[in-house]
Amino acid sequence: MLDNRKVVFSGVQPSGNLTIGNYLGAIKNFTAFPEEMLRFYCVVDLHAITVRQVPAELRRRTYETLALYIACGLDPEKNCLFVQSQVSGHAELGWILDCYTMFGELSRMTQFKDKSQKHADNINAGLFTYPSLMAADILLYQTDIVPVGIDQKQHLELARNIAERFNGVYGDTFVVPEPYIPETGMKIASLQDPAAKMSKSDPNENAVVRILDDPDTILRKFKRAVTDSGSEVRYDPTEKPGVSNLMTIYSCFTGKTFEEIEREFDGRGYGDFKTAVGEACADALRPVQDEFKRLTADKAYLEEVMKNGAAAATHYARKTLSKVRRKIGFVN
Ligand code: AQP
Repeated sequence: MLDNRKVVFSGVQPSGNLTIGNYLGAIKNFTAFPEEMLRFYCVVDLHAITVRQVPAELRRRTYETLALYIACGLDPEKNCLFVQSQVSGHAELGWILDCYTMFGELSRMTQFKDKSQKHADNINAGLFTYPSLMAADILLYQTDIVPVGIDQKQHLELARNIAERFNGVYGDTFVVPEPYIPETGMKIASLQDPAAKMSKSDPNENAVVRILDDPDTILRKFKRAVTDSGSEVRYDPTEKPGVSNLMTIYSCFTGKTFEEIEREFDGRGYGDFKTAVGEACADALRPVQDEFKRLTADKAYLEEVMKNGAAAATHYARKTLSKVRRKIGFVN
């Protein structure tokens, strides 16, 4: 424990313009934790370089991701918002945990397999050891709860195994974290391929709705979304994966249940439904976009937030690191 508070930690990579998958699966839920908890939300730029990034874009997106955290309702006075590479403890603990993570475990990670296929010309060691750095991110802050989308569940299970393994060797060192995966929104699918996750780095723009897309673009993308045979709006992820994905998005933005949505669009067909989903999404994102515009116009403020966040995170990270160093046998 860092102090007597429960700890929440999560992060988002500045590896592209954020999608409504990132928003509904992760960021929106970051605001759900009470003020009594110690809350760390990180822009995980060290993870982003496992895939080649254009330096100027990575820098811009790092500011923008931080601004989006704030625009989505995370008050920097009440949450520790920071950039991963500005707290050296992440890389340090990442290396240490590499030595407590098995090659076989990393080889089984589905994200590694997917990303190796997508980036066959750059299957670097960082892509392979990504999960042990993620374990370090989490364990560094003695985290109790990690809000993530379902795609990160396997990595989180590995983080738990690493923590338990380390604790088994050296005695209680790390809190073993629990995932917090939202029931609705844990996996927002691509609008063009309902079997695939919506990903910010998807080269097909029509597959992805971005948090910062303007209302016309949002509406157009939903109108072009792949649906299923028939015309009935019914929640059935096996038979109607496209419509069910749209229903999930609509439910997340409006708070309506699937039964309510089915009643609302009974006999109205897909066209009306897609327009309603697009409008609900655009309406919900408008205040976030307005706030984002205001924040990104003030770079000095964002830098101040980064600086304060990094200082606070470093304070807590040092506590864990000094304990880890002592247990391992490093000379302080
Ligand atoms: N489609 C999604 N549905 C629900 N949750 C999602 N998340 C990502 N996509 C969806 C959640 O967002 C958080 C941050 O994700 P990330 O930046 O660490 O990377 P990712 O999971 O690899 O997301 P992307 O968008 O697919 O990025 P790229 O394209 O760069 O690989 C996580 O909690 C994730 O679960």
